[in-house]
Amino acid sequence: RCLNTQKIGIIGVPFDKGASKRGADKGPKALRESGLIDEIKQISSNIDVKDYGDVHYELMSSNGRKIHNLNELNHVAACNRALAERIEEILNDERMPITLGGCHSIAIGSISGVVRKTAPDNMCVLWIDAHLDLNTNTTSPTGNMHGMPASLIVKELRSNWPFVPELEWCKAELSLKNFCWIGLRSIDYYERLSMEKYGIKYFDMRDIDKMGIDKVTNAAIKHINPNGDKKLHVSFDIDALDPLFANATGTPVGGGLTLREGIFLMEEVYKSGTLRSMDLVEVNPQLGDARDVTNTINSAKAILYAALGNNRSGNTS
Ligand code: 4U7
Ligand code: MN
Ligand code: MN
Ligand code: MN
Repeated sequence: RCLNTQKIGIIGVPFDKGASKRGADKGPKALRESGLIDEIKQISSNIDVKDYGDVHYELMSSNGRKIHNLNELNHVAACNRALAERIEEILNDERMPITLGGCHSIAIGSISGVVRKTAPDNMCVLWIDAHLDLNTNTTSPTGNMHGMPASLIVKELRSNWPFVPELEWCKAELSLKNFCWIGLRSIDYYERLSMEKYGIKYFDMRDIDKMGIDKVTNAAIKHINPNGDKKLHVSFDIDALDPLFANATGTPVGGGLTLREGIFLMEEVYKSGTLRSMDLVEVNPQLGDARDVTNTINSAKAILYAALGNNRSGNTS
């Protein structure tokens, strides 16, 4: 086995309870059945991919106390707690964890798992999404926890959260300074206030229109990792893409990234040589017609393959 083997670990999270629409839990199965694992192997003979299967969880015994505006908290907390452990296991095996969602609430567990193996200041996060996902239970217009994962893992927002015993295992240790968002076009009122209050770094769709995806991507990577010495986590919500390319998702918003922009973005991420872990979330094969589902799955796979070094002008090894 040659020195630059790329060791990857795939983990599925068949979970949709952070969203209001059902079906994102079928995402991992649909992606696998479309040939994902074999196609990853075909990118390069240097890739060594292991499928860790799906996350399973048991509900924790509830104290019966209900916390305001946190839909399905018990499930979200238990699933993410189990996921964080699986991510730790994959990192212990020295593989790059790739988490297939599932709704975006699973970023709570995937990123928490990574943080356990990395000093918080030694990592950075690119959040590629139409949405900010920075609500707390008091700011969320819906109570859906797939709109809250970022706020649960950053220390700046910790004091905005009440004590949530179910989520005590999840330590908010990352700093918003190490985060950058790309693709935004649907921000809630209180999220907007947070963006200003904390000086959040982002490139929304307007920035992409003005600067182009090349400048945006490289400015984003440079901003969160100026010396290139940090480990990068990419949380890729498929709704970052325009519904033309990814309509089978719970919260589509028009005016998004083209598939080519998404692929280019991830090619640059690969080229940066810093990618350490990734989520690919919100693929919902129960939404849209058969063509929408095929399109969305193909788009998700193309995004992932670009992140793993797939070359549009052909692979050589
Ligand atoms: B996704 C929303 F209000 N902001 O909080 C919310 F618009 O993971 C949507 O990005 C969240 O798909 C979307 O419920 C969560 C809403
Ligand atoms: Mn989204
Ligand atoms: Mn999201
Ligand atoms: Mn969504």
